[in-house]
Amino acid sequence: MHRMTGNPRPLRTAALLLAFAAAAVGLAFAATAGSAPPPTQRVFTMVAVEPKGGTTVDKEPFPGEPLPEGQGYVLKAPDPKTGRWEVSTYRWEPSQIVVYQGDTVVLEILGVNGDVHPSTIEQYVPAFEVRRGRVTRLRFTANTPGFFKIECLTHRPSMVGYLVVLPRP
Ligand SMILES: [Cu+2]
Repeated sequence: MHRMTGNPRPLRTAALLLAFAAAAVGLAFAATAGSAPPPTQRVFTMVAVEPKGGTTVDKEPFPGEPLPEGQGYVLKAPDPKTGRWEVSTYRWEPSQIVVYQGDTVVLEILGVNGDVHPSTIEQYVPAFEVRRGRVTRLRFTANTPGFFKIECLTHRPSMVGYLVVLPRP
């Protein structure tokens, strides 16, 4: 009778110890199961840019072959007065973003070249825009592993990057 109504403290202490032990075993297991760090927020800064090169026909002839179709490549014919010709392309910089499954991804994308870039991230962001002189912030959780296109719909085919979501080991 005395035991039944006894101080429950020892029982509570035992339960607490058991909980600590379970947590410690869990942490140890997580540390040895794989090399991925725990899910975390990853912030990346990106820019929409247009690297450009040019010369004059007296130094280098204008290329005879056209570039692949799409507004992502720009080949300007020689200026009749100066003979200068130019080539440029629209790009995301960086064009690959790598995270682990479960990470929260924050992209801060500055528009530098081009007035507007109507874009998508396959499976994650159906539509977003990047405008010159402004930062577009995107935030999502990378739940599905795989390769996903980060694509400007105007400047194809060059303004295509990849979000790479590594499966959590
Ligand atoms: Cu674009």
